[in-house]
Amino acid sequence: MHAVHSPQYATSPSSFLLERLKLIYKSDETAHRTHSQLMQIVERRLAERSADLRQLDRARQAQPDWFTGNHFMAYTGYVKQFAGTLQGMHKRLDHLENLGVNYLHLLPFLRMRPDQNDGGFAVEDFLNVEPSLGNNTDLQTLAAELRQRGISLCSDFVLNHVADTHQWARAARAGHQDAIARFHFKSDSERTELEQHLPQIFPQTAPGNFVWIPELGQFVWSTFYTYQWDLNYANPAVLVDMIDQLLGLANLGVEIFRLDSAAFLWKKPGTNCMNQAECHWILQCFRAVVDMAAPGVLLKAEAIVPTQELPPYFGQGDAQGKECQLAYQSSLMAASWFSLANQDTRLMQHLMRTLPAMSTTSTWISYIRCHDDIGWNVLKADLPGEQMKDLVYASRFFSGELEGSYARGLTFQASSPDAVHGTNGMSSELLGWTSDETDAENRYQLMTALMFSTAGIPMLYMGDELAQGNQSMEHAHQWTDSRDLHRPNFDQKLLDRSKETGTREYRAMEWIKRLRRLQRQHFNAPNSSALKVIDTHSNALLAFEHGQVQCVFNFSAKAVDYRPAGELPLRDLLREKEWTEGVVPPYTALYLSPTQG
Ligand code: OTU
Repeated sequence: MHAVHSPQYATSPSSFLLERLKLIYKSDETAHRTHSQLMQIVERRLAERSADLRQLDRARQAQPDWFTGNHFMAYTGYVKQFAGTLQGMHKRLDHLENLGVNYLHLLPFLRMRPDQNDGGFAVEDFLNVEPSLGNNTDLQTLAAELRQRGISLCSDFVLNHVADTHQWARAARAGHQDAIARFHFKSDSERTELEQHLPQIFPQTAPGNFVWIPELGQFVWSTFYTYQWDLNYANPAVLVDMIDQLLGLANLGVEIFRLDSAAFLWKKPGTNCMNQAECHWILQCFRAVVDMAAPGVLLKAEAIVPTQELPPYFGQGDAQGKECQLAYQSSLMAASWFSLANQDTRLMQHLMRTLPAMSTTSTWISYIRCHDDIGWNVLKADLPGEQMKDLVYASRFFSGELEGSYARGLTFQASSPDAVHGTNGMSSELLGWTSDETDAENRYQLMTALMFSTAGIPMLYMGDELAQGNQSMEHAHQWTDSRDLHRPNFDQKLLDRSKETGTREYRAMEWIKRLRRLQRQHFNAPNSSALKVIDTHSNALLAFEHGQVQCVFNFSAKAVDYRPAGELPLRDLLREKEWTEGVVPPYTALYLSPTQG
């Protein structure tokens, strides 16, 4: 079988791959050797790929922007909390279809470290399903059923680190040189020097970036938890094996890979070891191989980094269109919460106005919540100095510790009330809806309407469609960290109640379904660089044009005047009525379109 031609490559994915390998390894010999290993993998994985998946590959290649516009609505959650097991997922699919979901991101389901495993992000075996969730046949069956229903399965691919119980880590601990060479082992003085430039992801629960390994008398690099060992991509064997494993999963039916912690793949002493040029070249190698062996598959960068660091994950310069097709818009996400707490949208306006132009074959994931915290640090680079105190305010506001705050969340990894790191909690709790606070439903509508209109793939976090609340604090002493607050079991009772007209669950579900309908009818921009921000002369309002529709959001508790461009009346699509008021009520979203005829 032959690799298929991908039009974005001037020459071919194979020669682009070779160029990238030369850049990374700075040795022609290593590059050629690695290239020929990867090409053999391409051939083997292509031969093994099913007819069904090959057909999907061809259809998608014929339309390279198939996933942009209003095609997708995504949903993310844990297999265990959502359905118990992979087989159990079957009973949830009607619910997802009813919502309009056609992109399902299941959080890590591969064999994980027993005991603590960071919600499955400490992977022991990349080619086998976690036994308590099922087996590979279950995964294949689920993927096929999803495909039949037109739903794409997205899986994490945790490429930055492995569990300390992974066979490579075990072999390294036992002193095997080839396994040791797959990690970054450092002496005490080396790690002290490196540490000065490195960020701390979990400063409270896993301080520092290195762990002492007594068997080897050295420290091993572990950016996240101590049991997650960073892989050494300067060793080509790591790249080759990781790419091979990703293709193995693709052949089981995974259509989209969430490349976890994508920013951390390359270590360069004296830097923060994030977003390095080599890191992008590595991701481009993944993409080039995927384009040859599983060209229908999409790559999504999970790079939670300041906005100016994000565009390179789509590929820039001669790599344009040759890195990831998708990336999280985490700045806009965090900025929307920041705006809500401060009742001030200037930061969001700034972010939207300065979004770089993007190619039509890349788009964002637009979301308000996910399984992680709302990370405030990504905003620092975009926030003027005098607004830094507002960030502290937002963080305290959502932790519920401020008088007058409607929110019921928890701060994440912050050492003091003034230290800003992250915020946890289910959206309905952060919005005050579970305590039935006035305006809370409007805030829920505001935030969800925002994510459906900003021209990315809107992504719901499990339970948010039912305004599900936080997990009980009763077992908090067993939590890995406070992110467990928003990782409760999916509540079947709420789903049942959503069938009774008028209940909160009913209203939440109907609202989300309405947003999905309107997205399909009216929003078709490939990504947010196609939106036009409207000057509203108000700090409380955010407004932009998405095609024919003026999307207007009042982030404040006061009604605000809005004088739209064009003639009144306009049609309020969200409420299916004419809009003549010229006023946006508190915490309200409007999708305004010209009336017909
Ligand atoms: C990712 O997250 C995952 O989403 C987390 O659930 C994992 O714990 C982590 O990797 C390790 O696998 O910085 O860009 O601030 O946003 O850890 C990668 C918490 C990350 C997460 C952060 C994150």
